[in-house]
Amino acid sequence: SVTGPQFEPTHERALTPAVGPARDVDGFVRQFLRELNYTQGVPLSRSTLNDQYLALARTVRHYLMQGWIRTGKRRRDAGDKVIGYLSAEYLLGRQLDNALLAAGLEDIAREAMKECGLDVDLLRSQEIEPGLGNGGLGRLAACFVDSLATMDVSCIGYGIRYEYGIFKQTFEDGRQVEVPDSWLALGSPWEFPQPDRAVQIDFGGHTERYTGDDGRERTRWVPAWDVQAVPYHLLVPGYRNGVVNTLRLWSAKATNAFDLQLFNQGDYAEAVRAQTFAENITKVLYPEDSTPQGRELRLQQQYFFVAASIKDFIRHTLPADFDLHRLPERIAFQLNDTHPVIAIPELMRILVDEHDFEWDEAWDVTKQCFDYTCHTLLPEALEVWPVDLLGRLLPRHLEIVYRLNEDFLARVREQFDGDEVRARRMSMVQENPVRAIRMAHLATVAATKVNGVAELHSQLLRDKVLPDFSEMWPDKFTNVTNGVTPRRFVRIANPGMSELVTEAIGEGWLTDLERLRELEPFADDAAFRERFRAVKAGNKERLRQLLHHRDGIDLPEGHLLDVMVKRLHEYKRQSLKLLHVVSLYQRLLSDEVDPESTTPRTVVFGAKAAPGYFMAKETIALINAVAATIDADERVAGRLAIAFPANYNVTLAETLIPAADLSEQISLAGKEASGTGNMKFALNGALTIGTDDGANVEIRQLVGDDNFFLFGMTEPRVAELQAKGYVPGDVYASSPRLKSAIDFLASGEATGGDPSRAAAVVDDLLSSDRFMALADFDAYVEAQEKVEATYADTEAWTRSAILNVARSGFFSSDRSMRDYLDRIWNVSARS
Ligand code: B1N
Repeated sequence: SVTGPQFEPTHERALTPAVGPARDVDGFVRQFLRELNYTQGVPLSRSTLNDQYLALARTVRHYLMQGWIRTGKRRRDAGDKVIGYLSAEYLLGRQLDNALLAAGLEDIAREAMKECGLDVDLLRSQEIEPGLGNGGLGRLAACFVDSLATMDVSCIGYGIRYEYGIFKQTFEDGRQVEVPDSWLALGSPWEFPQPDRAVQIDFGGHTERYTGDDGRERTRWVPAWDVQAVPYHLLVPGYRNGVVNTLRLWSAKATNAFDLQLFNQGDYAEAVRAQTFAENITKVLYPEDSTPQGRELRLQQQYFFVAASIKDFIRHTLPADFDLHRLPERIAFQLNDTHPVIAIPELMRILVDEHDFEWDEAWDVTKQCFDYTCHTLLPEALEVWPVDLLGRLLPRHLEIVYRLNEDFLARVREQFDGDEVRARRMSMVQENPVRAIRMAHLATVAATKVNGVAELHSQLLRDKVLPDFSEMWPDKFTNVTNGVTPRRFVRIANPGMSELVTEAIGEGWLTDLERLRELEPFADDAAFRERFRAVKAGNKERLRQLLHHRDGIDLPEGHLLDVMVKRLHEYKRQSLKLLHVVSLYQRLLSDEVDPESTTPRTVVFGAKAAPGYFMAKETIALINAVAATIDADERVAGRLAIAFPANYNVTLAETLIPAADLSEQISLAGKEASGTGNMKFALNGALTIGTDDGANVEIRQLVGDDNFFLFGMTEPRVAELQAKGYVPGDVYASSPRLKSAIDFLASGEATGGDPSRAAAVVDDLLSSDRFMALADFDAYVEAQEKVEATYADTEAWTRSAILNVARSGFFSSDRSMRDYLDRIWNVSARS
């Protein structure tokens, strides 16, 4: 066998990890040159920047390897329960900075590169980030695995190694054009392929009944085709604790049998085609955030990675001959939204069909192995898979879901007096418009715990999305408010502020973020405020440099920096922000106000639209058209600017967020499950203008009303207006300022004289306005006026900014992980 250790690991050498390079400048330089010469195959004198980056990355990787080997051994010896985080997305961001920070090698690396005549910052900027996710959900997964490693919790993150991650966004004539993200093209120094640990994944075919040797009626799945799943592991280093956990990403390859068979029949071309077909499964990340389209390839991806992960865990992580009745002692699979939910019938299939479990016995084990996190409230985002598609691709799994549903509905009828209407509502199978499996219902029935991602979201999940289920199982539901890793989003992104904080309150806050509270008294210290402002000014300067070189954008100096960065979606209401910009523009053009008395403001947008999302793309084009018009208008120069750098990603976020003064979190109340950008801004000393939605609610409670600009309808008010019948035209007619802004936009005056640019967005706002941007417009403009008044008082603003930082420690993903451990996984952290 090529799997498993090749010999009994009793030899001393087999038990101790290889000794890494010496932890000093000289050791680092030697390893770097070795990498350059022997792996890249070039002398330093002939090396390109990319050679140097790859050699540097591999050098850092060497230092982490000992930790990875030690951590693995320790965990195997202890038989720790593993958190199996199942996520179709990990939006990792650049790896080098984080690896250097975790390993404590920043100074050594800087010095070593200097000795080689190189600039570590220039090399760091060479890295193409692995964009294996769309937005918040994928970035959350990356933050969570970081925190678990830092807390020394045993976790394997399972996911997909997409050959192409989220597309690279470019603008042509202001319109979004998508370019494939070939992140692997220049080499990927962070991953370890393990082709000898590939597992086979089956698809299609049919099922058969047969009588087993024991006389029992059994079922077997006779698949029609299969592919190989090849694991690549990535290192997930904890912050300076020597712990290195594993991210296991799966890549599809054609099985040998598959193409060999065809090849033997002489059809070489067909054999190659089969290979392409198989490898398509992990070719590309679906670029839809919040509104997935039910595509067959997406279901293939989902089954592919969860089936590979479960097989791999049983085969390679558990000891040989482990009794699967005890599986829940060793694994808690966390389902990151519904994308991996097909894992539930997969585990049932393995236990019943392959390991001879009785059905009820298998169900009892399965239920204990899964927990489910829901990340949405939008009905169109709740995944359903048409039964004809599921039956074609995974016939046995469909049978299993039907049987689970029968058992479940029998319980519902029993508990609720044969209430058929309720049974239909709760069924895992939807009948209209097509028969389809409701993955959220399947997940909720199977999971031990179901959680939302912010207090308000978890409440609405219980009350509005899954009310029947929370009535049936009130204790199943819980909340874990999201968090973000302070290592990447404070320490790496904002070194200036980090240094200032450490100087003020000492070390330790980076792994115990609530300690930021100790900054509170400094908000009243004028000298500290002065230094805090200097850090912000430095961060703005860093952003100006970056945008100049990256995008050819020249940001004006000395402006209030107003930032809205997130995926483009109607519910997030970039259009509301745009209406505000138009209104500011009008104000500057009118003679009602002296332009000199207004707050100079630069509005920065960053947003990708799903390629098939028409209104989102129109909104992008409109923002760019308005930006070009304002930019060209001398009359407002120095008072108002809009910048829309293309391709907002984790790397850009790390420079943009620390520079921001104002954070825009303006979704319609009840639509944004949590948000995580909102947390990153607060932690970096931006003030939020926001609605009572998602985690904004908790941010405001913590930082205090005086340090947060709240506006807009509450969720109950939204529901009320919805029920009554919302008519955007009435709002338009009754608000002079809104009417004026919309008329101005519609006339083409804000789009270089071309009214067609604004038509789609304006028509939609006036005719349907599904997310009630118009209804919140006046309140939003008033809140923005308060922003300006506050900003004019520099000391008061800085004080609020410092208090935002001091009171946002709760939003560390370390705290989120502690909540999962306490409320969901029943495991304790070592630190
Ligand atoms: O998950 C984030 C939240 O902070 C955001 O509020 C929420 O919108 C986001 C299908 C999604 N929900 N659903 C998705 C992503 C990709 C996809 O194909 C849905 N993303 C969220 C973290 O909790």
